[in-house]
Amino acid sequence: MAASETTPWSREEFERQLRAKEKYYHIHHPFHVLMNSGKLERPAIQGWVANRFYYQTSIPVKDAAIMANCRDRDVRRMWVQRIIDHDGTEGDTGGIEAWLQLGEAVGLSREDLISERHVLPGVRFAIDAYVNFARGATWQEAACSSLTELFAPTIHQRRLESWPEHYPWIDAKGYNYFRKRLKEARRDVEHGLSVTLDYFRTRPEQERALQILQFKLDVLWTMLDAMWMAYIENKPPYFCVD
Ligand code: AHQ
Repeated sequence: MAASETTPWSREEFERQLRAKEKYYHIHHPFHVLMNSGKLERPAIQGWVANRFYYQTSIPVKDAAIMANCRDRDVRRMWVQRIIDHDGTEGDTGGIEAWLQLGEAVGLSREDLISERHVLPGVRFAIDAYVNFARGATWQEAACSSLTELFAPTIHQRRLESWPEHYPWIDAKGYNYFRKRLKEARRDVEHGLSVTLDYFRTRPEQERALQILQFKLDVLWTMLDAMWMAYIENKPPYFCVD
């Protein structure tokens, strides 16, 4: 193999390679393109909110799995903040509560979300694959998989800018989650990126990091594929079975 294919990337080049994966981010999925251009009907927005609730409630479970695999106290002191951001703590009801308020803002009850009755099989499989990956991977590999959030601030900003204009029927209190996540994502990515750039040193390890990031990009993309079938094609699983 040519030296250029075996020598490790510099720290800057490795980060560039990670960021170059933005083109696979789910902001480019046709479901999000329709959503952010105001073309989704109310049931599709509601379906997305109800299905993403399963993702939101899975994140702290995923992060607890990472902490369970991590023996570094200083890392755990930082990583625990991710669980608190979602579950809440004294004086902060947290992201899961904010997402329940997004549910109410789009006309769903808290029970519609908590019951998971609207969660599509494909969405559940993708999210469970992410959680199970984090359980079995090293904590550094699982940290690397969270780096899709390199691209997340843009998607939250896009919603804050476009939804009020396109979906005036949505109660604005529902937007608190996206606002909250804007700053949390930036902080989380800073930590996740430094862990990743420090841990994956050889070229094969760096290539592995890209594979891990691609796996997580596939998780996010596949969730929307299932939602496209259900809420755009109106062909949820077994629609044809009477
Ligand atoms: O709301 C999101 C969130 O809390 C997280 C945690 C993080 C992770 O640990 O994988 N990823 C993530 C993401 C959130 N929102 C998604 C969106 O489109 O609103 C983006 C998603 C991500 O980029 O991984």
